[in-house]
Amino acid sequence: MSAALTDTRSAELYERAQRRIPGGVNSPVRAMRSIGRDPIFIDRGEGAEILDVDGNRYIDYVCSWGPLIHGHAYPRVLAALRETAAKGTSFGAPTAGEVRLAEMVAERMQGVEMLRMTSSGTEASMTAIRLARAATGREHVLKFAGAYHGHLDGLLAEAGSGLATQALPASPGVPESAAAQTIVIPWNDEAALRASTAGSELAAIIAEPLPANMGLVPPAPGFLELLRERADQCGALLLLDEVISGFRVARGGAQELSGVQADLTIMGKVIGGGLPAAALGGATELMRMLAPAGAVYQAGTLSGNPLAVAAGIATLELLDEDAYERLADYTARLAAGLREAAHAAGRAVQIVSATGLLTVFFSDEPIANFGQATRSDLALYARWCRELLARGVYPPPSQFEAWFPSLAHSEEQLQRTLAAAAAAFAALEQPELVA
Ligand code: KE4
Repeated sequence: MSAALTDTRSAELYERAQRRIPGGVNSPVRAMRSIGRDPIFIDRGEGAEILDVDGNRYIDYVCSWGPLIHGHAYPRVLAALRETAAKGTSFGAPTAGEVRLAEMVAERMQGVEMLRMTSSGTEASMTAIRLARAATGREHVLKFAGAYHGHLDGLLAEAGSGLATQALPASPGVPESAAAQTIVIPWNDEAALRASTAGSELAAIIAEPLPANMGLVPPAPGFLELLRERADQCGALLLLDEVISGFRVARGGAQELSGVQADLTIMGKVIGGGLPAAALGGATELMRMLAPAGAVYQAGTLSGNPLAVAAGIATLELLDEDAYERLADYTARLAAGLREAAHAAGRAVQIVSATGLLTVFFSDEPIANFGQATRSDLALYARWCRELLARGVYPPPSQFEAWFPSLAHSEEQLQRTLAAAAAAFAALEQPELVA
């Protein structure tokens, strides 16, 4: 039986928040609407755990949607922030840290000889698209249904993440002209990819090399290679969005694992260690088209700000090969344990995982694209999440997101997670105790 959540302070804050903030939250997925409950207001994070404003403690599998690969309030990151903040928070002028971080990223991400920092993944995607259009003199962009690259007008067509969670096919306010420049095809659909790139006038093909915004839906064998081949054949740039996978699934992101190299790589989350930071990177010749070196304009008041750069440097410095082995091991054991728990409960699930990423679909068919992801049992996923929350485990409050285990997650927390998951699967057989 699920324990009722004592969420009185959260409820009070939510009531006030809704008067001053649309939906009571500053980013839609936090509203928890797709799992049928009100949002939980968080007070603090400690390693792999978070405490809400009512004192409920959870093992956190959102971890700020990916940036906190070392967990909450990691001492080395906090120390770097304290030391940097003591010297001032932002100057609107270049700093040594930005040079260091750029060198660290170039050393890790193949194909990134230069990078430009922004404050969000959306801005990085927007800039990458603009650069691709300038470099090719073309306008159209090919994206994949269910992929999310930020909330820029042209890419909200059939996007994943919050848009899918909200079941918003494409947002109001996006002009027809912007949507008309975007071609959307199903992920892992070779025929559609060949057809939409045959003799086409594409500026870019943009993809998450390991999509995690429709839930985690890996590329079919050879599909990334085909993206590269088709981009080359039709003269489009290949933009790989590693905002989630970058520095998480491997030191060099998904590109290190696949060997398929982008013309422009979009990065975020881990690169800022939990502070607002993102970037786009690529070959010197291409990147030098950006102002002030070139004519393609792009800017940002807090781009490369000292605090985010300090947190990003501290975060990346700690990510050695041993870290990735530990994260891979934890994720694999979490996936195996969840499969076992679902099987024991007689539940048909598809559990897909990669280092530091995992998704549980309530479906008896493998998930290879967004259409299949939307046909999984969303109501059952929502009920399972509510049961997990009642048992002190905080899963991503949307089927169209990924679980983000961190290096702070311990063996003891793994066992507690699996026990809660087993109990939550069993609770699905019972009527829900309304909290
Ligand atoms: P931001 O603009 O939110 O910093 O980054 C946009 C973005 C770009 N590319 C990928 C692959 C992304 O996953 C994101 C943002 N990720 C979502 C979670 N899937 C952020 C959570 C939210 O929107 O609140």
